[in-house]
Amino acid sequence: MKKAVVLFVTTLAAGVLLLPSAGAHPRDNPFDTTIFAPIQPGGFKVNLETVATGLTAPNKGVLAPGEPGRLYVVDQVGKLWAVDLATGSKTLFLDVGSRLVPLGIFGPGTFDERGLLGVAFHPNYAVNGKLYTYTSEPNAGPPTFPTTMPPGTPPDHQNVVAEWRAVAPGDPVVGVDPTSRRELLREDHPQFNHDGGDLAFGPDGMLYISDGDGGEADDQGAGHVPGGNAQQLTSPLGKVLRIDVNGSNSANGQYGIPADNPFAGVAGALREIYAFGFRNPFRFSFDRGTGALYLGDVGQNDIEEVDIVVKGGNYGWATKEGTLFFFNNGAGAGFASTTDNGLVPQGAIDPIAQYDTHHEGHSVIGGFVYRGSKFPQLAGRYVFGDFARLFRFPAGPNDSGRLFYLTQKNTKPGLRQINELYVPGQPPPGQQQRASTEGIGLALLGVRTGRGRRTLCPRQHQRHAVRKRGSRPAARSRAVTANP
Ligand SMILES: [Ca+2]
Ligand SMILES: [Ca+2]
Repeated sequence: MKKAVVLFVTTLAAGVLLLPSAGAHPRDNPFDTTIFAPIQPGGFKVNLETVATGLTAPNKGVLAPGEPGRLYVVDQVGKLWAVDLATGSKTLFLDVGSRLVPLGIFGPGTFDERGLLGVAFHPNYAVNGKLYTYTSEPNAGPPTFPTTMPPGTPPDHQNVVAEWRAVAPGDPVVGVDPTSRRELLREDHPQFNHDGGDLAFGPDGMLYISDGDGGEADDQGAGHVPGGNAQQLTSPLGKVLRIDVNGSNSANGQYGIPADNPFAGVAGALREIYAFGFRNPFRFSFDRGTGALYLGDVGQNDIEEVDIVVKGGNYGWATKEGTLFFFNNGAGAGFASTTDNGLVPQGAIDPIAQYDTHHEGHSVIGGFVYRGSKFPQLAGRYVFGDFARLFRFPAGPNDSGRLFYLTQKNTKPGLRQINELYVPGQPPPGQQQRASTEGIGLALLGVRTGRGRRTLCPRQHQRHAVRKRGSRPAARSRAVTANP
């Protein structure tokens, strides 16, 4: 009999909703069915536990260096909460809500993909108090990078990465100095959707930033260059960027360009680009064991994918969707096909896992590689999720998220099998006919040990802590955020 894995998830009320796969999908799409690697029940049983309530749309939880008992939760409406894992009480640590564009594309409380989308703590945060935010803000000045917008057409908004400084690291009640803000970069974003927005420091001490293709659909429309922004090396859209927050040799002098960035010496390319060819890389993380960068790239109409991102890699969008060829279909809805479209650049890198959009889920959520020791079933395996099996646009609820893990932990080429974690109280995997009350897609998750010790990925910047029910906090677990 398999040992049950106990996994706690914060299940939080969703008001403003994030989601990247907006729009109807073509019914007669040849791949609108699970024809490859259907997701299998994994045999693991996990329990979910609420660790914080009263948030609107939490999209990430992260530990600050030196503060294992406190989970910092990013709420899309602009609030960064410090959640005490022993008591569940939360403290408003930073509020950037007034900087954001008004959220809710059909009015307050409806779907949106903009907002406060990412936070990363400086590796030396315990000493210097520095943290970084990714926010969707009104147009307020020249962008750092060349715009893709046609002359005279303003972007929908600008996405901004800024630095802040905590007054007293370790004491969230004191909070962040509001005058400490330093803007690192600002980019024009054509539409409201596909904002990416995750931030994380790599094992190399560099800040990595994920950025979507600019929105709309099929990487087409106003502000999308011919062939798509994701393949365009003069644009930050559809990329993973890599910068040195301690440096100053960028064009605006507000950050540094790592000398070994793959396009640092390529004329005409943005020196900040680390990898490209993404649609909406909503969440990513670094494997504490190997340093590998795992990323969930949300698909268009057919395929959700997980990538291992390497320096200079091209992940194919919008010439591929998953392992298939992508056709933007002109003014019609794009689709994936096995028929070669003749557009795929040489060396484009396929995902390590993929599943069917609309049949298995709607939006892949990047996760983390489990590096704890208590649960050998998960050791070295990538744990991640999907936003919502049932997507109700535009006002939700989208509360039928799923939790997955990859069976294979080796690096052999080819697609890896996806398994689903079984959550008691929910219909068995494959039989979820209606939305559950557990908003896994809007969850922060982590695994604890049976004795309340943390087990997942200690001392990693994206780790998350979780609380054992009615007990002391799991001190050093780590997790993932689930949300597109
Ligand atoms: Ca791809
Ligand atoms: Ca199209």
